[in-house]
Amino acid sequence: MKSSSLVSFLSLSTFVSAHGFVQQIWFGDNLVDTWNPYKDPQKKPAVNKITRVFKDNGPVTDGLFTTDAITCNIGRDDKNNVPANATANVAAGSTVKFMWTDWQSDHPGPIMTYLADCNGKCSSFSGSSGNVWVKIDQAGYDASQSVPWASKRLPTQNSTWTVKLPSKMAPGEYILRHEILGLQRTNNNGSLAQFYPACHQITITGGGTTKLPAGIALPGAYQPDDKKSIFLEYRDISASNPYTPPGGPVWGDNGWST
Ligand SMILES: *[C@@H]1O[C@H](CO)[C@@H](O)[C@H](O)[C@H]1NC(C)=O
Ligand SMILES: *[C@@H]1O[C@H](CO)[C@@H](O)[C@H](O)[C@H]1NC(C)=O
Ligand SMILES: *[C@@H]1O[C@H](CO)[C@@H](O)[C@H](O)[C@H]1NC(C)=O
Ligand SMILES: [Cu+2]
Repeated sequence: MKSSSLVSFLSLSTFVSAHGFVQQIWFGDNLVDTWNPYKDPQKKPAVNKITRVFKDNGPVTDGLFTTDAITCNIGRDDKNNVPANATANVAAGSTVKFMWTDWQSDHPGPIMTYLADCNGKCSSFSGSSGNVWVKIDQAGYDASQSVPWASKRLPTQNSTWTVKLPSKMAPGEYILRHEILGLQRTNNNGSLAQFYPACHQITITGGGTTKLPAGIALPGAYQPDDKKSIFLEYRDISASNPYTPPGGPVWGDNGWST
């Protein structure tokens, strides 16, 4: 096979595998290209992206979601969660719109977004230990919507998901961790949870003074014996049998809420 047809075959097969990643983010009116595992590794000089490097569009599954692969996705060359050197400036309270690759509807599950305070430079902050991850947005199963599962609504909204940053955040560097969990194969033995996280480094600007409270640890908070949020039969979820996403409650301008 000629290399050009090999390349198109490979890109076709990544499309057919129906996974995905966030390829761009709108921070307010500012569109930022994030890490692209198919285009960026080859670039010379090396790219300087805000997103911690991950290897491909596939999920973090069983056996890995209890390791530091869950923090910011599976890295390249067996190195997970390597800090990036760039951040994107965004004002506290801004709207942030995640632009996923063409997201296929065969991933019922929740969409979750977290913040961690880098306590200085994110380029020298790990995030793989301590209760540093604070959930600021989540959507699981909403029976009042025509498409109740959050991740199945993505294809109906051009594969985009919008969140709002807390409005009084103290300025500084933070990691914005946005994630889909696909529950389509978690219902029986030998099944796999499919987490699709990525970590985007941001510099929050403005005159706020609110610091993040203690949150959850990743790895740590997602456990293989979790039958409430991870290992369950998604078809059993309904208005009368609601779903709780993993990772605990949501924190924002009005404190904690579920
Ligand atoms: C960040 O910068 C350091 C120092 O120049 C370099 O060693 C490292 O590879 C860079 N990291 C990335 C992800 O580019
Ligand atoms: C849909 O997403 C694509 C890819 O991110 C983008 O180029 C396009 O402008 C979006 N279309 C609409 C209607 O938002
Ligand atoms: C998996 O299969 C084994 C053997 O059939 C059974 O004992 C076990 O309960 C099953 N576990 C689940 C979670 O269904
Ligand atoms: Cu997939």
